[in-house]
Amino acid sequence: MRVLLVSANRERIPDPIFPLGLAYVGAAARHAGHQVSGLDLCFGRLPLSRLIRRVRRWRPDLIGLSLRNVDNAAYPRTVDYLQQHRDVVRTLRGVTAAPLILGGSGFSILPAAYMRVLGADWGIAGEAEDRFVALLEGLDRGIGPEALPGIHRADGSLTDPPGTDRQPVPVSPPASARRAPPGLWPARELFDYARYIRRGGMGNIQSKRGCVFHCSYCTYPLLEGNRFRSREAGDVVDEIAALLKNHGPHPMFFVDSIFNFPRAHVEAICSEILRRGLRLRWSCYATPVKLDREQARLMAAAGCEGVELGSDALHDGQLARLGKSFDAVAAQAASRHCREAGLKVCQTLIFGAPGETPDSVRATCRVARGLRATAVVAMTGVRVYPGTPLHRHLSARGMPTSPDGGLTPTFYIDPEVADFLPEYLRQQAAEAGNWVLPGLAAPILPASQRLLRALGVSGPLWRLLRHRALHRLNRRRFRRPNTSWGVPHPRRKML
Ligand code: B12
Ligand code: SF4
Repeated sequence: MRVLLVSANRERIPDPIFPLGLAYVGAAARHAGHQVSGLDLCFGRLPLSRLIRRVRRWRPDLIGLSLRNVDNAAYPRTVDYLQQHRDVVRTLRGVTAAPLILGGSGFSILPAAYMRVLGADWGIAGEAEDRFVALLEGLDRGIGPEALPGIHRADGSLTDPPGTDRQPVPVSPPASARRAPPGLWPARELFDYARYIRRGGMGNIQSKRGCVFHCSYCTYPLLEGNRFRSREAGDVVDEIAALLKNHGPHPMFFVDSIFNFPRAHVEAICSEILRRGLRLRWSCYATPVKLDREQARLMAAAGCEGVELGSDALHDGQLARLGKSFDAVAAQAASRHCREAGLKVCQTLIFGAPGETPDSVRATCRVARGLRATAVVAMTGVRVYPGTPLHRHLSARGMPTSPDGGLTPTFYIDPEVADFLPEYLRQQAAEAGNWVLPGLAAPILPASQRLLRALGVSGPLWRLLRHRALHRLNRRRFRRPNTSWGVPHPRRKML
Protein backbone atom coordinates (compact mmCIF):
# COMPACT_ATOMS: atom_id res chain seq x y z
CA MET A 1 0.00 0.00 0.00
CA ARG A 2 1.15 3.58 -0.69
CA VAL A 3 0.91 5.42 2.61
CA LEU A 4 1.37 9.16 3.06
CA LEU A 5 2.10 10.25 6.65
CA VAL A 6 1.43 13.91 7.34
CA SER A 7 2.50 15.82 10.44
CA ALA A 8 0.13 18.78 10.97
CA ASN A 9 2.03 20.51 13.77
CA ARG A 10 3.27 24.00 12.86
CA GLU A 11 3.98 25.25 16.36
CA ARG A 12 7.62 26.27 16.71
CA ILE A 13 7.41 27.71 20.22
CA PRO A 14 9.18 26.97 22.54
CA ASP A 15 11.02 25.07 19.82
CA PRO A 16 10.13 23.13 16.68
CA ILE A 17 9.55 19.47 17.51
CA PHE A 18 10.51 16.70 15.14
CA PRO A 19 7.48 14.36 14.57
CA LEU A 20 8.94 11.40 16.44
CA GLY A 21 5.65 9.53 16.94
CA LEU A 22 4.84 9.64 13.24
CA ALA A 23 8.37 8.43 12.46
CA TYR A 24 7.67 5.40 14.69
CA VAL A 25 4.41 4.71 12.86
CA GLY A 26 6.27 5.09 9.55
CA ALA A 27 8.95 2.61 10.63
CA ALA A 28 6.29 0.03 11.52
CA ALA A 29 4.44 0.50 8.21
CA ARG A 30 7.67 0.22 6.22
CA HIS A 31 8.74 -2.83 8.16
CA ALA A 32 5.43 -4.45 7.21
CA GLY A 33 6.29 -3.88 3.54
CA HIS A 34 4.31 -0.75 2.71
CA GLN A 35 5.60 2.16 0.65
CA VAL A 36 5.72 5.14 2.99
CA SER A 37 6.24 8.82 2.27
CA GLY A 38 6.34 11.59 4.89
CA LEU A 39 5.20 15.21 4.69
CA ASP A 40 5.87 17.66 7.48
CA LEU A 41 3.88 20.92 7.52
CA CYS A 42 5.99 22.54 10.26
CA PHE A 43 8.14 24.82 8.13
CA GLY A 44 7.52 26.94 5.05
CA ARG A 45 4.94 29.54 4.15
CA LEU A 46 2.25 27.72 2.20
CA PRO A 47 1.82 24.33 3.87
CA LEU A 48 -1.56 23.51 2.39
CA SER A 49 -0.34 24.12 -1.17
CA ARG A 50 2.52 21.75 -0.48
CA LEU A 51 0.07 19.22 0.86
CA ILE A 52 -2.07 19.41 -2.29
CA ARG A 53 0.96 19.09 -4.57
CA ARG A 54 2.32 16.09 -2.71
CA VAL A 55 -1.01 14.22 -2.69
CA ARG A 56 -1.50 14.85 -6.42
CA ARG A 57 2.01 13.72 -7.24
CA TRP A 58 2.29 10.74 -4.91
CA ARG A 59 -1.29 9.42 -5.15
CA PRO A 60 -1.43 7.64 -1.77
CA ASP A 61 -3.82 4.74 -1.10
CA LEU A 62 -4.15 5.90 2.50
CA ILE A 63 -3.20 8.96 4.53
CA GLY A 64 -2.18 8.99 8.21
CA LEU A 65 -2.46 12.43 9.82
CA SER A 66 -0.67 13.13 13.08
CA LEU A 67 -2.18 15.75 15.42
CA ARG A 68 0.27 16.51 18.23
CA ASN A 69 -1.25 19.44 20.10
CA VAL A 70 -4.83 20.26 20.99
CA ASP A 71 -3.88 23.56 22.57
CA ASN A 72 -0.90 25.09 24.34
CA ALA A 73 -2.29 24.23 27.78
CA ALA A 74 -1.75 27.84 28.92
CA TYR A 75 -4.37 30.09 30.54
CA PRO A 76 -5.72 32.73 30.02
CA ARG A 77 -4.06 33.30 26.61
CA THR A 78 -4.84 29.86 25.27
CA VAL A 79 -3.84 28.86 21.76
CA ASP A 80 -6.27 26.36 20.23
CA TYR A 81 -5.04 24.39 17.21
CA LEU A 82 -8.40 22.96 16.18
CA GLN A 83 -8.90 25.34 13.25
CA GLN A 84 -5.51 24.38 11.81
CA HIS A 85 -6.41 20.69 12.05
CA ARG A 86 -9.72 21.43 10.33
CA ASP A 87 -7.94 23.24 7.48
CA VAL A 88 -5.59 20.33 6.91
CA VAL A 89 -8.40 17.75 6.90
CA ARG A 90 -10.58 19.89 4.63
CA THR A 91 -7.68 20.32 2.19
CA LEU A 92 -7.02 16.58 2.11
CA ARG A 93 -10.70 15.82 1.57
CA GLY A 94 -10.76 18.27 -1.32
CA VAL A 95 -7.86 16.65 -3.15
CA THR A 96 -8.15 12.89 -2.55
CA ALA A 97 -10.65 10.16 -1.74
CA ALA A 98 -7.95 8.07 0.02
CA PRO A 99 -9.02 6.94 3.52
CA LEU A 100 -7.83 9.36 6.20
CA ILE A 101 -6.63 7.97 9.56
CA LEU A 102 -6.02 10.27 12.53
CA GLY A 103 -3.55 9.72 15.37
CA GLY A 104 -1.04 11.51 17.61
CA SER A 105 -1.02 12.69 21.21
CA GLY A 106 -3.44 15.59 20.62
CA PHE A 107 -5.90 13.34 18.85
CA SER A 108 -5.51 10.69 21.58
CA ILE A 109 -6.61 13.11 24.29
CA LEU A 110 -9.97 13.75 22.60
CA PRO A 111 -10.41 10.98 20.05
CA ALA A 112 -14.21 10.83 20.01
CA ALA A 113 -14.69 14.60 19.84
CA TYR A 114 -12.00 15.02 17.16
CA MET A 115 -13.52 12.25 15.04
CA ARG A 116 -16.90 13.94 15.20
CA VAL A 117 -15.72 17.40 14.19
CA LEU A 118 -12.87 16.68 11.79
CA GLY A 119 -14.57 14.25 9.44
CA ALA A 120 -11.78 11.69 8.99
CA ASP A 121 -12.53 8.03 8.26
CA TRP A 122 -10.81 6.33 11.19
CA GLY A 123 -8.67 7.18 14.19
CA ILE A 124 -6.22 5.35 16.44
CA ALA A 125 -5.75 6.74 19.95
CA GLY A 126 -2.56 6.12 21.90
CA GLU A 127 0.49 4.28 20.69
CA ALA A 128 -0.39 3.01 17.30
CA GLU A 129 2.31 0.99 15.55
CA ASP A 130 0.50 -2.36 15.86
CA ARG A 131 -2.99 -1.18 15.07
CA PHE A 132 -1.90 1.03 12.17
CA VAL A 133 -0.13 -1.89 10.52
CA ALA A 134 -3.08 -4.21 11.24
CA LEU A 135 -5.38 -1.65 9.65
CA LEU A 136 -3.20 -1.40 6.52
CA GLU A 137 -2.96 -5.17 6.23
CA GLY A 138 -6.72 -5.52 6.66
CA LEU A 139 -7.45 -2.95 3.96
CA ASP A 140 -4.93 -4.68 1.67
CA ARG A 141 -6.91 -7.88 2.06
CA GLY A 142 -10.26 -6.12 1.68
CA ILE A 143 -11.11 -6.32 5.41
CA GLY A 144 -12.30 -3.04 6.92
CA PRO A 145 -11.23 -1.66 10.33
CA GLU A 146 -14.57 -2.84 11.79
CA ALA A 147 -12.89 -6.23 12.19
CA LEU A 148 -10.15 -4.75 14.42
CA PRO A 149 -10.40 -3.65 18.08
CA GLY A 150 -9.75 -0.14 19.33
CA ILE A 151 -10.22 1.88 16.14
CA HIS A 152 -12.32 5.05 16.27
CA ARG A 153 -15.06 5.39 13.69
CA ALA A 154 -16.08 8.67 12.05
CA ASP A 155 -18.87 9.13 14.63
CA GLY A 156 -16.35 8.81 17.50
CA SER A 157 -17.40 5.33 18.65
CA LEU A 158 -14.87 2.51 19.01
CA THR A 159 -14.78 -0.74 17.10
CA ASP A 160 -15.07 -3.69 19.46
CA PRO A 161 -15.32 -6.99 17.62
CA PRO A 162 -16.56 -9.85 19.82
CA GLY A 163 -13.84 -11.86 21.52
CA THR A 164 -11.30 -9.03 21.67
CA ASP A 165 -10.08 -6.89 24.59
CA ARG A 166 -12.88 -4.51 25.46
CA GLN A 167 -12.04 -0.80 25.27
CA PRO A 168 -14.57 0.68 27.68
CA VAL A 169 -13.56 4.35 27.55
CA PRO A 170 -12.12 6.16 24.57
CA VAL A 171 -8.99 7.36 26.32
CA SER A 172 -8.03 4.07 27.97
CA PRO A 173 -4.60 2.85 26.92
CA PRO A 174 -4.78 0.41 24.05
CA ALA A 175 -3.85 -3.23 24.46
CA SER A 176 -0.46 -2.49 22.88
CA ALA A 177 0.36 -0.09 25.75
CA ARG A 178 0.80 -3.10 28.01
CA ARG A 179 3.66 -4.54 25.99
CA ALA A 180 7.27 -3.47 25.44
CA PRO A 181 7.89 -0.58 23.03
CA PRO A 182 8.49 -1.75 19.46
CA GLY A 183 12.03 -2.88 18.69
CA LEU A 184 12.15 -0.66 15.61
CA TRP A 185 13.87 2.71 15.57
CA PRO A 186 11.76 5.60 14.29
CA ALA A 187 12.09 6.22 10.53
CA ARG A 188 13.53 9.72 10.97
CA GLU A 189 14.56 9.83 7.33
CA LEU A 190 10.88 10.34 6.39
CA PHE A 191 11.20 13.92 7.61
CA ASP A 192 13.93 16.57 7.68
CA TYR A 193 15.54 15.97 11.10
CA ALA A 194 18.50 18.22 10.28
CA ARG A 195 16.21 21.18 9.67
CA TYR A 196 14.84 20.90 13.21
CA ILE A 197 18.35 21.02 14.59
CA ARG A 198 19.23 24.03 12.42
CA ARG A 199 16.11 25.83 13.62
CA GLY A 200 16.94 25.43 17.31
CA GLY A 201 15.02 22.21 18.02
CA MET A 202 16.41 19.38 20.10
CA GLY A 203 16.89 15.87 18.87
CA ASN A 204 14.24 13.70 20.50
CA ILE A 205 14.70 10.21 21.82
CA GLN A 206 12.37 7.89 23.69
CA SER A 207 13.85 5.41 26.16
CA LYS A 208 10.61 4.06 27.61
CA ARG A 209 6.84 4.48 27.54
CA GLY A 210 4.26 4.86 30.29
CA CYS A 211 4.10 6.31 33.79
CA VAL A 212 3.17 4.53 37.01
CA PHE A 213 2.19 7.66 38.94
CA HIS A 214 -1.33 9.04 39.22
CA CYS A 215 -1.04 12.81 39.30
CA SER A 216 -4.56 14.17 39.25
CA TYR A 217 -4.45 16.28 36.09
CA CYS A 218 -2.02 14.28 33.98
CA THR A 219 -2.75 12.64 30.62
CA TYR A 220 0.56 10.80 30.23
CA PRO A 221 -0.57 7.51 31.80
CA LEU A 222 -3.65 7.69 29.55
CA LEU A 223 -1.56 8.23 26.43
CA GLU A 224 1.19 5.71 27.12
CA GLY A 225 -0.29 3.35 29.73
CA ASN A 226 0.34 3.24 33.49
CA ARG A 227 3.26 0.82 33.48
CA PHE A 228 6.84 1.62 32.53
CA ARG A 229 8.00 -0.29 29.46
CA SER A 230 11.68 0.36 28.95
CA ARG A 231 14.02 -0.19 26.05
CA GLU A 232 17.43 -1.78 26.54
CA ALA A 233 19.98 0.89 27.51
CA GLY A 234 22.37 -0.34 24.79
CA ASP A 235 19.70 0.05 22.11
CA VAL A 236 18.84 3.60 23.26
CA VAL A 237 22.48 4.65 23.27
CA ASP A 238 23.05 3.02 19.85
CA GLU A 239 20.25 5.21 18.50
CA ILE A 240 21.75 8.33 20.09
CA ALA A 241 25.22 7.48 18.74
CA ALA A 242 23.78 7.05 15.23
CA LEU A 243 22.06 10.45 15.45
CA LEU A 244 25.27 12.15 16.56
CA LYS A 245 27.22 10.42 13.79
CA ASN A 246 24.71 11.41 11.09
CA HIS A 247 23.90 14.93 12.25
CA GLY A 248 26.88 16.08 14.30
CA PRO A 249 26.68 17.26 17.90
CA HIS A 250 23.25 18.60 18.87
CA PRO A 251 21.24 18.77 22.11
CA MET A 252 18.86 15.92 22.79
CA PHE A 253 15.66 15.67 24.83
CA PHE A 254 14.47 12.40 26.37
CA VAL A 255 10.73 12.52 25.69
CA ASP A 256 9.86 9.98 28.41
CA SER A 257 7.05 11.14 30.74
CA ILE A 258 9.72 11.23 33.45
CA PHE A 259 13.23 10.11 32.58
CA ASN A 260 14.80 9.61 36.02
CA PHE A 261 12.44 6.87 37.20
CA PRO A 262 12.71 3.92 37.60
CA ARG A 263 16.17 4.40 38.96
CA ALA A 264 17.82 1.31 37.46
CA HIS A 265 16.79 2.40 33.97
CA VAL A 266 18.26 5.91 34.12
CA GLU A 267 21.41 4.53 35.73
CA ALA A 268 21.79 1.97 32.95
CA ILE A 269 21.46 4.61 30.22
CA CYS A 270 23.82 7.10 31.89
CA SER A 271 26.40 4.37 32.55
CA GLU A 272 26.21 3.25 28.93
CA ILE A 273 26.74 6.83 27.68
CA LEU A 274 29.74 7.12 29.97
CA ARG A 275 31.15 3.70 29.06
CA ARG A 276 31.17 4.67 25.38
CA GLY A 277 32.58 8.11 26.06
CA LEU A 278 29.77 9.77 24.08
CA ARG A 279 29.93 13.55 24.20
CA LEU A 280 26.33 14.59 24.45
CA ARG A 281 24.19 17.44 25.85
CA TRP A 282 20.75 16.36 26.92
CA SER A 283 17.79 17.34 29.08
CA CYS A 284 14.61 15.66 30.28
CA TYR A 285 11.51 15.77 32.48
CA ALA A 286 12.30 14.58 36.01
CA THR A 287 10.39 13.68 39.15
CA PRO A 288 11.70 14.45 42.65
CA VAL A 289 10.88 10.84 43.63
CA LYS A 290 14.17 9.18 44.64
CA LEU A 291 16.20 11.90 42.93
CA ASP A 292 19.23 11.90 45.22
CA ARG A 293 22.79 13.24 45.04
CA GLU A 294 24.19 10.12 43.30
CA GLN A 295 21.53 10.16 40.60
CA ALA A 296 21.99 13.87 39.92
CA ARG A 297 25.78 13.45 39.70
CA LEU A 298 25.52 10.46 37.39
CA MET A 299 23.14 12.32 35.09
CA ALA A 300 25.40 15.37 35.01
CA ALA A 301 28.44 13.21 34.26
CA ALA A 302 26.56 11.59 31.38
CA GLY A 303 25.90 14.97 29.72
CA CYS A 304 22.63 16.09 31.28
CA GLU A 305 22.65 19.88 31.26
CA GLY A 306 19.25 20.48 32.78
CA VAL A 307 16.04 18.97 34.07
CA GLU A 308 12.45 20.13 34.02
CA LEU A 309 11.56 19.17 37.58
CA GLY A 310 7.81 18.51 37.87
CA SER A 311 7.22 19.43 41.49
CA ASP A 312 3.92 21.19 40.69
CA ALA A 313 3.62 22.59 44.23
CA LEU A 314 5.82 23.05 47.28
CA HIS A 315 3.10 22.80 49.92
CA ASP A 316 2.29 19.38 51.38
CA GLY A 317 -1.50 19.71 51.32
CA GLN A 318 -1.53 20.86 47.72
CA LEU A 319 0.95 18.16 46.67
CA ALA A 320 -1.35 15.53 48.19
CA ARG A 321 -4.40 16.97 46.43
CA LEU A 322 -2.53 16.96 43.11
CA GLY A 323 -1.87 13.25 43.68
CA LYS A 324 1.91 13.69 43.83
CA SER A 325 4.00 10.93 45.38
CA PHE A 326 6.40 13.13 47.33
CA ASP A 327 6.27 15.96 49.85
CA ALA A 328 7.68 19.49 49.77
CA VAL A 329 10.87 18.48 51.60
CA ALA A 330 11.62 15.82 48.96
CA ALA A 331 10.99 18.33 46.16
CA GLN A 332 13.38 20.83 47.72
CA ALA A 333 16.03 18.16 48.27
CA ALA A 334 15.77 16.99 44.64
CA SER A 335 16.17 20.54 43.39
CA ARG A 336 19.20 21.06 45.63
CA HIS A 337 20.87 17.81 44.53
CA CYS A 338 20.47 18.82 40.88
CA ARG A 339 21.84 22.30 41.46
CA GLU A 340 24.81 20.99 43.43
CA ALA A 341 25.57 18.48 40.69
CA GLY A 342 25.75 21.37 38.22
CA LEU A 343 22.42 20.70 36.49
CA LYS A 344 20.24 23.61 35.50
CA VAL A 345 16.75 23.26 36.96
CA CYS A 346 13.48 24.41 35.47
CA GLN A 347 11.02 24.11 38.34
CA THR A 348 7.48 23.59 37.03
CA LEU A 349 4.53 24.63 39.21
CA ILE A 350 0.76 24.49 38.82
CA PHE A 351 -1.40 26.93 40.75
CA GLY A 352 -5.16 26.91 41.29
CA ALA A 353 -5.96 23.18 41.59
CA PRO A 354 -8.84 22.21 43.89
CA GLY A 355 -8.05 23.11 47.49
CA GLU A 356 -5.59 25.90 46.62
CA THR A 357 -5.75 28.86 48.99
CA PRO A 358 -3.87 32.16 49.08
CA ASP A 359 -1.78 30.64 51.89
CA SER A 360 -0.79 27.55 49.87
CA VAL A 361 0.09 29.78 46.90
CA ARG A 362 2.24 32.00 49.10
CA ALA A 363 3.91 28.97 50.70
CA THR A 364 4.80 27.43 47.33
CA CYS A 365 6.13 30.74 46.02
CA ARG A 366 8.20 31.31 49.15
CA VAL A 367 9.83 27.89 48.91
CA ALA A 368 10.28 28.23 45.14
CA ARG A 369 12.19 31.48 45.56
CA GLY A 370 14.54 29.74 47.99
CA LEU A 371 15.33 26.96 45.54
CA ARG A 372 17.47 29.20 43.34
CA ALA A 373 16.28 27.35 40.23
CA THR A 374 17.50 28.47 36.82
CA ALA A 375 13.89 29.12 35.79
CA VAL A 376 10.43 28.62 37.24
CA VAL A 377 7.50 27.87 34.93
CA ALA A 378 4.26 28.60 36.79
CA MET A 379 0.91 27.66 35.26
CA THR A 380 -2.15 29.67 36.25
CA GLY A 381 -4.99 27.15 36.52
CA VAL A 382 -5.01 23.46 35.71
CA ARG A 383 -5.94 22.21 32.26
CA VAL A 384 -8.75 19.70 32.74
CA TYR A 385 -8.43 16.70 30.42
CA PRO A 386 -11.12 14.03 30.02
CA GLY A 387 -10.28 10.71 31.65
CA THR A 388 -8.04 12.17 34.38
CA PRO A 389 -8.69 11.89 38.15
CA LEU A 390 -9.16 15.68 38.21
CA HIS A 391 -11.88 15.45 35.56
CA ARG A 392 -13.67 12.78 37.58
CA HIS A 393 -13.30 14.80 40.79
CA LEU A 394 -14.81 17.92 39.23
CA SER A 395 -17.56 16.03 37.38
CA ALA A 396 -18.61 14.30 40.60
CA ARG A 397 -19.13 17.76 42.11
CA GLY A 398 -21.27 18.81 39.18
CA MET A 399 -18.75 21.22 37.70
CA PRO A 400 -18.74 21.85 33.97
CA THR A 401 -15.53 20.15 32.85
CA SER A 402 -15.54 19.59 29.13
CA PRO A 403 -18.13 21.41 27.10
CA ASP A 404 -18.50 19.96 23.58
CA GLY A 405 -16.71 16.72 24.52
CA GLY A 406 -13.53 18.50 25.57
CA LEU A 407 -13.02 20.51 22.36
CA THR A 408 -12.97 23.83 24.17
CA PRO A 409 -9.79 23.93 26.29
CA THR A 410 -11.01 24.03 29.89
CA PHE A 411 -9.04 25.13 32.93
CA TYR A 412 -9.85 24.98 36.61
CA ILE A 413 -8.90 27.65 39.15
CA ASP A 414 -10.16 27.20 42.67
CA PRO A 415 -12.57 30.09 43.39
CA GLU A 416 -10.61 30.73 46.61
CA VAL A 417 -7.70 32.07 44.56
CA ALA A 418 -9.26 33.05 41.22
CA ASP A 419 -9.01 36.80 41.80
CA PHE A 420 -5.83 36.75 43.80
CA LEU A 421 -3.68 34.40 41.70
CA PRO A 422 -2.87 36.20 38.40
CA GLU A 423 -1.72 39.44 39.98
CA TYR A 424 0.18 37.67 42.74
CA LEU A 425 2.05 35.49 40.23
CA ARG A 426 2.84 38.50 38.03
CA GLN A 427 4.31 40.21 41.05
CA GLN A 428 6.42 37.14 41.89
CA ALA A 429 7.61 36.92 38.30
CA ALA A 430 8.47 40.61 38.16
CA GLU A 431 10.52 40.35 41.35
CA ALA A 432 12.32 37.13 40.45
CA GLY A 433 13.00 37.83 36.76
CA ASN A 434 13.43 34.15 35.88
CA TRP A 435 9.79 33.09 36.20
CA VAL A 436 7.82 32.14 33.12
CA LEU A 437 4.03 32.48 33.30
CA PRO A 438 2.68 30.74 30.20
CA GLY A 439 -0.53 32.40 29.04
CA LEU A 440 -0.09 35.32 31.42
CA ALA A 441 3.21 37.04 30.78
CA ALA A 442 5.66 36.53 27.99
CA PRO A 443 8.48 34.11 28.77
CA ILE A 444 10.70 35.25 25.95
CA LEU A 445 8.59 36.95 23.29
CA PRO A 446 8.11 35.09 19.98
CA ALA A 447 10.16 37.72 18.10
CA SER A 448 13.04 37.41 20.59
CA GLN A 449 12.82 33.62 20.37
CA ARG A 450 13.14 33.79 16.60
CA LEU A 451 16.14 36.08 16.96
CA LEU A 452 17.83 33.76 19.46
CA ARG A 453 17.25 30.77 17.19
CA ALA A 454 18.58 32.72 14.20
CA LEU A 455 21.69 33.43 16.26
CA GLY A 456 22.17 29.68 16.60
CA VAL A 457 20.86 29.21 20.15
CA SER A 458 19.55 25.68 20.45
CA GLY A 459 18.07 23.60 23.28
CA PRO A 460 15.58 24.71 25.94
CA LEU A 461 15.34 28.50 26.15
CA TRP A 462 14.49 28.49 29.86
CA ARG A 463 18.14 27.78 30.65
CA LEU A 464 19.01 31.26 29.32
CA LEU A 465 17.12 32.80 32.21
CA ARG A 466 20.18 32.25 34.36
CA HIS A 467 21.53 35.37 32.61
CA ARG A 468 20.23 38.41 34.41
CA ALA A 469 20.43 40.47 31.23
CA LEU A 470 17.71 38.29 29.73
CA HIS A 471 15.33 38.92 32.61
CA ARG A 472 14.39 42.16 30.92
CA LEU A 473 12.93 40.19 28.00
CA ASN A 474 10.92 38.36 30.56
CA ARG A 475 8.94 41.24 32.03
CA ARG A 476 6.33 41.88 29.39
CA ARG A 477 2.68 40.96 29.39
CA PHE A 478 1.22 39.13 26.45
CA ARG A 479 -0.57 41.23 23.92
CA ARG A 480 -1.07 38.20 21.68
CA PRO A 481 -0.89 34.51 22.50
CA ASN A 482 2.60 33.08 22.48
CA THR A 483 2.61 30.99 19.33
CA SER A 484 4.23 30.70 15.96
CA TRP A 485 1.08 29.64 14.14
CA GLY A 486 -1.72 28.66 16.53
CA VAL A 487 -3.84 31.75 15.91
CA PRO A 488 -3.48 32.52 12.23
CA HIS A 489 -3.06 36.15 11.36
CA PRO A 490 -6.20 37.22 9.49
CA ARG A 491 -4.16 38.23 6.45
CA ARG A 492 -1.70 35.35 6.50
CA LYS A 493 -2.33 32.97 3.65
CA MET A 494 -1.89 29.24 4.09
CA LEU A 495 -2.58 28.22 0.54
C1 B12 B 1 8.42 15.51 25.32
C2 B12 B 1 7.25 16.46 25.20
C3 B12 B 1 7.51 17.81 24.94
C4 B12 B 1 8.93 18.34 24.70
C5 B12 B 1 9.37 17.94 23.29
C6 B12 B 1 10.86 17.94 23.09
C7 B12 B 1 11.23 17.35 21.76
N1 B12 B 1 12.22 17.93 21.11
O1 B12 B 1 10.65 16.37 21.33
C8 B12 B 1 8.71 19.88 24.89
C9 B12 B 1 8.97 20.26 26.34
C10 B12 B 1 9.56 20.82 24.03
C11 B12 B 1 7.21 20.00 24.63
C12 B12 B 1 6.60 21.17 24.24
C13 B12 B 1 5.22 21.30 24.07
N2 B12 B 1 4.29 20.39 24.42
CO1 B12 B 1 4.69 18.56 24.86
N3 B12 B 1 4.90 16.75 25.32
C14 B12 B 1 5.93 15.97 25.37
C15 B12 B 1 5.50 14.52 25.73
C16 B12 B 1 5.89 14.24 27.18
C17 B12 B 1 6.07 13.42 24.86
C18 B12 B 1 5.88 13.63 23.35
C19 B12 B 1 6.60 12.53 22.59
O2 B12 B 1 7.59 12.80 21.93
N4 B12 B 1 6.16 11.28 22.70
C20 B12 B 1 6.79 10.12 22.07
C21 B12 B 1 6.15 9.75 20.73
C22 B12 B 1 6.79 8.49 20.19
O3 B12 B 1 4.78 9.50 20.99
P1 B12 B 1 3.59 10.21 20.17
O4 B12 B 1 4.05 11.44 19.54
O5 B12 B 1 2.40 10.29 21.06
O6 B12 B 1 3.29 9.15 19.01
C23 B12 B 1 2.62 7.92 19.22
C24 B12 B 1 1.09 8.01 19.13
O7 B12 B 1 0.57 9.30 19.44
C25 B12 B 1 0.76 7.56 17.75
N5 B12 B 1 0.78 8.51 16.64
C26 B12 B 1 1.50 9.63 16.45
N6 B12 B 1 1.24 10.16 15.22
C27 B12 B 1 0.35 9.36 14.62
C28 B12 B 1 -0.27 9.42 13.36
C29 B12 B 1 -1.16 8.41 12.99
C30 B12 B 1 -1.81 8.47 11.66
C31 B12 B 1 -1.47 7.36 13.89
C32 B12 B 1 -2.44 6.31 13.51
C33 B12 B 1 -0.86 7.31 15.14
C34 B12 B 1 0.04 8.30 15.49
O8 B12 B 1 1.75 6.55 17.51
C35 B12 B 1 3.01 7.04 18.03
C36 B12 B 1 3.90 5.89 18.39
O9 B12 B 1 3.26 4.99 19.28
C37 B12 B 1 3.95 14.62 25.55
C38 B12 B 1 3.11 13.80 26.54
C39 B12 B 1 3.11 12.34 26.19
N7 B12 B 1 3.44 11.51 27.13
O10 B12 B 1 2.82 11.98 25.07
C40 B12 B 1 3.66 16.12 25.71
C41 B12 B 1 2.52 16.73 24.91
C42 B12 B 1 2.54 16.18 23.50
N8 B12 B 1 2.85 18.14 24.87
C43 B12 B 1 1.82 18.92 24.93
C44 B12 B 1 1.88 20.34 24.82
C45 B12 B 1 0.58 21.09 25.09
C46 B12 B 1 3.07 21.00 24.50
C47 B12 B 1 3.24 22.50 24.25
C48 B12 B 1 2.15 23.16 23.42
C49 B12 B 1 3.36 23.15 25.63
C50 B12 B 1 3.90 24.54 25.63
N9 B12 B 1 3.05 25.53 25.54
O11 B12 B 1 5.09 24.67 25.73
C51 B12 B 1 4.60 22.55 23.54
C52 B12 B 1 4.42 22.47 22.01
C53 B12 B 1 5.69 22.60 21.27
C54 B12 B 1 5.54 22.40 19.77
N10 B12 B 1 6.47 22.99 19.03
O12 B12 B 1 4.65 21.74 19.31
C55 B12 B 1 0.54 18.13 25.10
C56 B12 B 1 -0.32 18.07 23.80
C57 B12 B 1 -1.78 17.94 24.12
C58 B12 B 1 -2.41 19.28 24.26
N11 B12 B 1 -2.79 19.73 25.43
O13 B12 B 1 -2.53 19.93 23.30
C59 B12 B 1 1.09 16.72 25.55
C60 B12 B 1 0.27 15.52 25.11
C61 B12 B 1 1.14 16.77 27.10
C62 B12 B 1 -0.20 16.98 27.74
N12 B12 B 1 -0.44 18.14 28.30
O14 B12 B 1 -1.04 16.15 27.81
N13 B12 B 1 6.58 18.79 24.79
S1 SF4 C 1 2.84 14.41 36.16
FE1 SF4 C 1 4.68 13.21 35.67
S2 SF4 C 1 4.85 11.72 37.34
FE2 SF4 C 1 2.74 12.50 37.41
S3 SF4 C 1 1.54 11.05 36.18
FE3 SF4 C 1 2.20 12.71 34.81
S4 SF4 C 1 4.09 12.00 33.86
FE4 SF4 C 1 3.70 10.70 35.67
